[in-house]
Amino acid sequence: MAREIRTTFGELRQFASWVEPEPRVAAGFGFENGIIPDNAQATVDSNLAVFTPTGRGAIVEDSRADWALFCQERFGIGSALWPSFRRHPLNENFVWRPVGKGKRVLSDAEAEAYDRDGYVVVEDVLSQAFLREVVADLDHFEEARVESAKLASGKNTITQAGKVTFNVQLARHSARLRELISLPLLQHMMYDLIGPNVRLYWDQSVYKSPHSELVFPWHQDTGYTFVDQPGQIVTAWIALTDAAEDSGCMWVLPGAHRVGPLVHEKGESGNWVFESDPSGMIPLPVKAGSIVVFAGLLPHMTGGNSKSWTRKALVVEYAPDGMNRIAIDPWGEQVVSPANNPRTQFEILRDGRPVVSR
Ligand SMILES: O=C(O)CCC(=O)C(=O)O
Repeated sequence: MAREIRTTFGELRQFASWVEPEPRVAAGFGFENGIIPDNAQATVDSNLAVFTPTGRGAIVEDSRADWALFCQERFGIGSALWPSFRRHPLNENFVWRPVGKGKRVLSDAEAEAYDRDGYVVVEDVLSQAFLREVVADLDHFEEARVESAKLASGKNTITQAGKVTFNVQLARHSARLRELISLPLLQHMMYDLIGPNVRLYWDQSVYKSPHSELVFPWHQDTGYTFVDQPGQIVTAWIALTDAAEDSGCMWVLPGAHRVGPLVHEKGESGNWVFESDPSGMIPLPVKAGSIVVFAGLLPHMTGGNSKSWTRKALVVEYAPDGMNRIAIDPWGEQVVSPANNPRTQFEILRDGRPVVSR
């Protein structure tokens, strides 16, 4: 990978989220009237900074992940800031569309943080009493899942007996879970992040066993099934127990949601997008009852649980009504199917109004 390349501003302007230097800044770099012509020479270095032959210092300093991907694909620059990204073949021209300002429950600062980093943490959402009820319901399903996992060991599942259990699409069986998934706070937050028409897309519990070293690898939640509106999937990772660095908390790579869907490799513990930990990763330790809300495109992982108790979490993914899954059939044709199963992908909001599910 190159460490530095020469190009023109015309080519740099092909980046969909290019931000033009202020005329005042451009004038300071010797451009007449602050206007930079397309044929003006530019150099880009491995910190992704743009230099001109005339100025001292960088005229543009952009450290966003999608800029890194653009420089990687266009110029072969290996950035010092980001891991190397591998774009999903169906991700032809993804551009992150900002959610803009907060509307119903998110503040403007939280909406801005979601756009920039791809997540927000909302602390202390659930009361201890409600948590206990939800966990009692999930524990009941867990017992059955543990038994079936023993039977299925060695088959096509990422549940691993004694390490981690995934129990999927439970909301259809549990009124308590449907209540949690449709909490007014979550409904209104999804209005802020997705829009007026929202459905549940996926729900699953994830129980990490005591003393389990199992790392659930780096992935995007959109990395299992390609969808036609990947930028609008939002995951609420609901901590049902405390989750810290030594008990399997969430780790994210802030800002990496901007690159769109990436290629995922299949692994024993789950599909993965980065083989080793990226340098910008951060942990998000939370108390039971808190929620990490993140873009379905944000690469994340969870670490092992060294504690003597089970770390419990519920993953709830929301999506815009009208979103489709896209698979490729053996003849290379796209198979498009709507994500609108009324039992497992029920409505959360219709025309901005909460839909009550029973
Ligand atoms: O809760 C966990 O340990 C993993 C959750 C997760 O990232 C997922 O299920 O996609």
